[in-house]
Amino acid sequence: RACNIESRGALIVLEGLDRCGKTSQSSRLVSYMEGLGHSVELLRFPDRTTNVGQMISAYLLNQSELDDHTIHLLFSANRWEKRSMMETKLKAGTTLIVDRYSYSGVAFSSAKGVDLEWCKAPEIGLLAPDLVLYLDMRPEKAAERGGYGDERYEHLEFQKKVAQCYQILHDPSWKMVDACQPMEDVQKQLQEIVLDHVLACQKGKPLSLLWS
Ligand code: 2DT
Repeated sequence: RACNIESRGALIVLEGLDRCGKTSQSSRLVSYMEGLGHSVELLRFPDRTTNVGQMISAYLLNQSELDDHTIHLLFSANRWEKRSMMETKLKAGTTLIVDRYSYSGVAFSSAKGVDLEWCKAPEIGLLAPDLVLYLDMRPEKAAERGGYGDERYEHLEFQKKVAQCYQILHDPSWKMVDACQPMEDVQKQLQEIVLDHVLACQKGKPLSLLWS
């Protein structure tokens, strides 16, 4: 439709603790939007396929040791290396569903004791999401779910600290979804919220930048 030529895609981020269902819900959202005929792509951070991403992956797998600030900046660099691709796709009308973003970056590093404002600084100027969906689940509950893997951050005591940091970061614009509900119910709620936001972006809501 002619009136849609300049409409952009929406930048939609899913956040939450390990095992809260982010990854399954992200890919289900992509299928749902595709089914409705939208142009949509799935991204995830860290993107382990790049050179920076491989350093991050080795760190998470406990195959390398890095200073907390160093790894924080690598996670941020991993987003910066995708920034222009993301902007191009959004402007071309593709909605991006993103599994973790800057909020994971800040929550996980500040949970280790790194200063919160310092953590936010390298994220300034990245694209701000149009919508942050927080899949809310108590760390104890998430831990019961099929158990954690063997990666660096996957243990209950640390996840409790991450949950506190997410609480400090979260603002009223975030949509909190109770991730303890049956998967189908979570999915339905996410679908409704996402559709609303995709339509708002098509109507000309401008892209904005972090950190605001
Ligand atoms: P996955 O299991 O989702 O691959 O997450 N993390 C993630 C950070 O510490 N900083 C970041 O900027 C991002 C995006 C969260 C890998 C782990 O990496 C953490 C879990």
